[in-house]
Amino acid sequence: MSIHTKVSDLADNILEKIKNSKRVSALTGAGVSAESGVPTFRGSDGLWNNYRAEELATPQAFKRDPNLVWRWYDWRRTLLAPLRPNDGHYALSQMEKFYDDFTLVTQNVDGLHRMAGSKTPVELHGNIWLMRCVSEGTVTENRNAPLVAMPPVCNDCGGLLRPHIVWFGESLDEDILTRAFRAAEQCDLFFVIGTSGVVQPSASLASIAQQNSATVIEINLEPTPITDVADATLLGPSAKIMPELLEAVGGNPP
Ligand code: BV8
Repeated sequence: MSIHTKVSDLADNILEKIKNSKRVSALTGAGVSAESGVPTFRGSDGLWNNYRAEELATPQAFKRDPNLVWRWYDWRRTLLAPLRPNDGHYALSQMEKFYDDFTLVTQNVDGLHRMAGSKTPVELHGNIWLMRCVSEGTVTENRNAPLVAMPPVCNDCGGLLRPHIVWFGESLDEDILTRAFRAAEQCDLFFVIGTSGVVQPSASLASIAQQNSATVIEINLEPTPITDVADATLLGPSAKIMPELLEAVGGNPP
């Protein structure tokens, strides 16, 4: 494990790996969207009306008070609507062109990776712009911000809609989880960017990559539980570090 603040301080063998790896995967968390203005979950900006995400992002909270949960999501969607990707998102979409085989796995539900041009992000926890009918299970896109009806209801059956998002205590989609585990198991290089490494099973992906002999590179403002697993940690904002990393290995930064 080595901790640095500048890409140029990385050991030559690490830079070599970043430059010449063929199969590369990346896991992102809320920190990647922070410089686009999206509040993180566990930072000082992570609160909403004194509620924490873990209290609202649960099926129990939705069953108890769907209006309260929808008001939280409506606040987040309305805040998100005018926001745009930052250079960290764009550098990651550039990596799809730079590496032979690149898989982006994200815990974020904000849709900013897609907006930055990442073609097939593996969205572990769903997408805040999608809604699911509680009765029929059908999924539709809805970008109204603020929402017109509160809580939103299904046009087909009139039943309650919920965010198409994985809440705490809910299982992740099997196929999505399989793609994420495969990306960690089969890569030679694994970036972990802007995540506190607290939420499971996402946080286990770095250890899976390391156990499969991948080189693990963490980018964060501060050390996390993943720092012990990483071959190198770069402390700094991802919107600055990611383009610098790409440039250092001959890629075409945004
Ligand atoms: C499940 C959607 C099976 C909501 C989210 C062990 C195994 C399995 C499960 C568990 C387990 N232990 C505990 C559990 C249960 C639980 C869990 O992990 N709890 C935690 C709190 C301990 N996991 C689950 O329930 C998962 N389900 O495993 O199913 C199961 C079923 C039943 C019972 C048990 C198991 C489902 C988890 C999904 C929850 N949904 N999101 C929504 O968004 O509305 S998780 C939520 O946290 C977000 O998706 C977020 O992305 C994610 C992780 O947070 P981070 O992204 O890391 O964000 P955070 O704010 O924490 O950190 C930001 C980081 O960025 C910081 O480190 C900061 O320093 C850094 N940063 C800030 N700015 C920058 C930066 N870095 C770089 N540049 C910057 N500029």
